[in-house]
Parts: sequence; C-alpha cells; structure tokens
Amino acid sequence: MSASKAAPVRDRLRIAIQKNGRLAEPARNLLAACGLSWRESRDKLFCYGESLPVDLLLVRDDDIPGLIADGVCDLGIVGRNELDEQDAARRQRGLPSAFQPLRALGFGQCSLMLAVPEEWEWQGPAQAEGTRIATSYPALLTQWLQQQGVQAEVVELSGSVEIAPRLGTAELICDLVSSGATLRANQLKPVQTVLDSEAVLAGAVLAPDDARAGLLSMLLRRLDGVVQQQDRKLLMFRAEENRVAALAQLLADAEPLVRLPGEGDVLQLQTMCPGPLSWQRMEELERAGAQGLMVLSVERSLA
Ligand code: PRT
Ligand code: ZN
Repeated sequence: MSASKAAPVRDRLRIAIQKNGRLAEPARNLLAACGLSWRESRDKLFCYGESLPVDLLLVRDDDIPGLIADGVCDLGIVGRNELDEQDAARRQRGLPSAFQPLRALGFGQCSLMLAVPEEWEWQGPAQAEGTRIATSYPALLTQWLQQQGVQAEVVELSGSVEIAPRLGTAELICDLVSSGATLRANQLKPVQTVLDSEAVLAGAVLAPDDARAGLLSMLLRRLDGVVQQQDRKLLMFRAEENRVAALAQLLADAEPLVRLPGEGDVLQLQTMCPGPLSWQRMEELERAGAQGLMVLSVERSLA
C-alpha cells in the first residue's frame, strides 16, 4: 500500500455539536464541565481545543450522524431521535450501521409520539390503518408501523408537522413532544409513543485505534463523572447511636452511612444521595434524630 493511501494519523479528537438550537448550550456546558476549553474561529464553525486536543465543529443537528459516519468527526452530541432516524434510514437502504450512542446525557428529553385530532377516541395502533401520517421521522415511523403490522401512508414533512391535519394533508402526525403545548394549540392529542429520546454522545461503530483512543476513554470517564454527579448530594449530619438505624432506613436510596468519629454518644455521619434532598425530607430526618444537617453539591468525582 502506498503511503498516500494510508489513513491519516489523527491525534486530535473532533466533536460535532449543534451550532444553534436546544442542544447547543447544554452540550457546550457539559463538555466545559469535563474540563475542555476552546478558542473560537472567526466563522464560529470550529472551536480549537486549548486545554486538551479536543476540537468542536458547530453544525446543524441533522448533519451530526453523517459527519460521524464519514469520519469527519469522532463524536457528536445529538438527540437519540435524530441518531435513530438516520440509523433506521441507513438500514432501510441496506447500509450497515455507522454510528452508535455511547452515553445518555440526561438533557434534551422528549418523545416521538403519534398524535391524533382531539375528538378521536383512540383504541390502539390498528386505528392508524389506511391513514396518512405526517412526520419528519419517516424511517422511525415506517419501522414502528411495520412492528405494529399497520399499513399507513407516511407523509414526509420537514417542519410544521402539527398543522398537517388542519391543512388536510394527513389525518395523524408523528412528531416530537415535550410539554405537549404545541399539540394542544393545534387541537391534537398524543396517543402513542414511538421513541423516548434524550441527548446522547454518539460515536462511530468502529472506535479509533490511534492517539484518539486514549483521549476518548479519558473523555468518557470524565463525562460519566459529570453526568452521575449532576444530581448527587453529599449529606452530613450528627446523630446519637440509637437513632442511626432509623435514619439509615429513611436514607435507603442513598449509599450506606459512613460513620466518622464524633463526640461521646453523638456520631458524625455522611452519605451520598442519588438526587436532590427536599426540605420535607430534611425535616423528616431531623424528626428522626439527625442534627446539624448539611447538604453539599459534588463538584467532581472519579469512580
Ligand atoms: O438548526 P438545527 O437543525 O440544528 O435544529 P433543529 O431545529 O432541527 O432542532 P432543535 O434545536 O429544535 O431540537 C434539537 C433536539 O432537541 C431535537 O432533535 C430533540 O432531540 C430535542 N428536543 C427536546 C426537542 C424538543 N425537546 C421539542 N419540544 N426538539 C423539538 N421539540 C419541538 C416539538 O416538536 C414542538 O414542535 O418543540 C416544540 C415544542 O414542544 P412542546 O411539546 O413543548 O410544545
Ligand atoms: Zn435539525
């Protein structure tokens, strides 16, 4: 093989994220929390990694799976809806999978749902038989219809899917829903979930085997730390020995209580809680004998 045909050695990792839109800011914040910082180019399409050799490409979310498939980017932060749609479209065209979700990131939650006019009484997927369904997710909808054994016409629209029933171009729609306000404003109601989605970190099916491999595993480890600790709280308090069993029961969802040396009969205790602690829960603990309760946020942790 001639040297010119060998794959170029890459020692910088490239991550595609949304330039504008719902996932743009949370994606950047998450990567910054992993210790990455960048210098922005003048056209604001490329950010050169300063703290680590990890660069960002700012693009439309629709382009992210393709950029990974083509090897232009190693990673991308994109909605599972977009990733799965493009994966389903590839498979329907007989192409192999080229990208995969590596981590769920805990933001951008929404569902791809079938919605019908409010006055319809929905009895189940069979009711979609013979209808026209407007969507921007034709591959996922086609796959779902096949799984349900339902024959319907998929009407592909690139936007404003929710007005299709009023325009008479479809009877049903299949679209992303978060609060449901858009459906309600268009006299539609969600009846069936096709896919639950959130932002994911996506990567190629074949992981890099050069200098990028080490960078990738370091980034994943930091990301796991950041995502897991997002809601975790360190709870500290004092209690008398005879109260500890009851308090441990109230904290059954937390890690086992750690006993630190206290004074006399009073122990100093701490534990890691998986989610935020409400005032109500703290008052309950206080009634059960916890004194000097303190809740601390976890800034950084390595598993
Ligand atoms: O310009 P670019 O192509 O990059 O952006 P885009 O306009 O295609 O995407 P964008 O920024 O709107 O969404 C990016 C991703 O955010 C989506 O692919 C989803 O993974 C995720 N997401 C989360 C959502 C929503 N929630 C959401 N509510 N994407 C779209 N919506 C739509 C929904 O369909 C409805 O029309 O927002 C509207 C409001 O929703 P309700 O239910 O709260 O009324
Ligand atoms: Zn888009």
